[in-house]
Amino acid sequence: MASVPANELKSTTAEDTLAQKSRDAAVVSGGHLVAAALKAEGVDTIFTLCGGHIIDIYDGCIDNDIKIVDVRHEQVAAHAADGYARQTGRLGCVVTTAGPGFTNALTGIATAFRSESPVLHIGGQGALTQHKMGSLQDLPHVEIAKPITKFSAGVRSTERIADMISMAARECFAGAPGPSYLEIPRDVLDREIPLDKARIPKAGAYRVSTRAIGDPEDIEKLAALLVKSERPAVLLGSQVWASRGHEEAIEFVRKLDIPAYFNGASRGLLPPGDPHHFDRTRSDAFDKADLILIVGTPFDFRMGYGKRLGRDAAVVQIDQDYRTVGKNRDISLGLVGHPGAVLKAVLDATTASSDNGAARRKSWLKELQKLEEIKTQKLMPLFKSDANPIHPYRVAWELNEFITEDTIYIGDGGDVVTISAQAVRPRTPGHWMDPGALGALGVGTGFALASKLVHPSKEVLCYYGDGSFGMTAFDMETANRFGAPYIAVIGNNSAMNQIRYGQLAKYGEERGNVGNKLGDVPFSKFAEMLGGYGEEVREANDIAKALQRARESVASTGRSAVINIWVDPREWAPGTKNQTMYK
Ligand SMILES: Cc1ncc(C[n+]2csc(CCOP(=O)(O)OP(=O)(O)O)c2C)c(N)n1
Ligand SMILES: [Mg+2]
Repeated sequence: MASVPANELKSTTAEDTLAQKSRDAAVVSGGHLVAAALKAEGVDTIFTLCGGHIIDIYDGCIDNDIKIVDVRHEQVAAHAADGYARQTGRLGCVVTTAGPGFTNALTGIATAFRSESPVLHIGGQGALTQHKMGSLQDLPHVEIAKPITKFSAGVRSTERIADMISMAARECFAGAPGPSYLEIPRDVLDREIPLDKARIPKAGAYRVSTRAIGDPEDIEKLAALLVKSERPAVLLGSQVWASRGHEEAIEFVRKLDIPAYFNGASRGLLPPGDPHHFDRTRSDAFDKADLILIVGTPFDFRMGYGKRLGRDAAVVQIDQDYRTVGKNRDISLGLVGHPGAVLKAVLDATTASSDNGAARRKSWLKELQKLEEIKTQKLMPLFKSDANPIHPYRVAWELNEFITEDTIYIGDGGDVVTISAQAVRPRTPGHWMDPGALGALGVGTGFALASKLVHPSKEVLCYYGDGSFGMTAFDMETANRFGAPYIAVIGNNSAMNQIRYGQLAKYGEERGNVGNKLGDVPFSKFAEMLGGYGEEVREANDIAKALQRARESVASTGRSAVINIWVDPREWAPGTKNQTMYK
């Protein structure tokens, strides 16, 4: 028998107990290391759906005051983490269990990937001791996540948990942002280790603080081009808002007097009516411009791959990602850097010239403003239509009339949402959210949940197609449960109508109506089931009042409302009729 060490034979004193306690306090669990690293990243909320592999993370979050928002479907958790990132400008975090929890979240991660949104996906995994043995819910998560993330790895030891979270987070912000995936096996997470064995990066001390402007010579070149230009046009893309470069961008267009167009998350950087805000005349401007400046948005399908820009214009591209610059079409000049920092540097460089050329551009702005007005007037009969069934353009118009500068507007659907982009003009930066280039239906519920949690005093309105609503709506219950109610408006045409158009056009009535029609669902009852206000709308003139009742009910009851608007399934957006998205 081994002899008992003498010190263990001593009776326990109060001092011993204290010493033991302080030794215990110097022990940390894997779950607490996750929470400490998230805290250092500024994450105050995780979006999750529980599973036995990840319970220790919740334990760590509870002690670190990180809110645990548990949803009903992991896709919503991932979209909510993305929405949180878009609304805060910080890292969003989704935590899922192994296997199906992970796969359910993938659409949200893929959306964040195509939208350049910094989302950290932390996933559970079977224990390292059971590696490749067929453990419960085992899948090769790291390999699956690789092509749709900027960084995908597994943590092999408890000591490295916090370190690897900071590594994954750093990668989320490398160049243009995007998602990372980090797998933590169950035994790695479950262990407790001495605190001094863990590397816990200090907040603010493990990333660059630089906002890159690239090559100063290129800044001078662009300034010279701008000063000379008589017909410039700038497109401010999602990166401008996402990187919070909007104030510099606004100053840039105002001081240089340049017509500005906006896409994705940058819609709303300038309010409608601002003399530099343009949106209906982009292709006219790009046709006639002598200088086109593309900031923070790729030449992808939304830009016709860059093919539809005027032939004589100099095309300059500024992006956070060197891979985007000059992709799909030739450019005259390409700059890589932080959109706000670059635009500020360029504006500063123009002040070297005694005349920055603004005066010579007045007539160009006037010409485009006139054209904007003509194009708006052309749409007015549709916007004001009181047709029955309701014309989807009328819904779009009413939505624009309804929103305020404090309404975060989210579009989640096919054709009805495409149409709404022609009428809805967000009044404030960051108040427009769309799925981005992945085009995933179902983003709206997660975006709405996150937006309301981040901005409790704002109104959140999501406009859905009936197809989209059916995909993720059950998490309206989560929004209600967490005191994050929102207004859901549905443009209900009982169909996946955007797809139906192309099918009808190609195959005619008989085959065109197969695989794309849905039942007539009175979705207002869904809101009622969850304790909120619901209304069916069948008359155009009733839309405004119904929206108002929804607003009042959400504010007074704290429950989400559903306004189910029956729209004409025989009307489509011009882009859908043209099938522009496939060209
Ligand atoms: C997750 C997902 N599945 C399928 C599609 C293909 N898709 C694009 S639009 C559309 C129809 C959407 O229907 P709805 O939300 O009712 O809008 P509508 O076109 O009817 O206005 C579909 C199925 C997609 N973009 N995303
Ligand atoms: Mg539909």
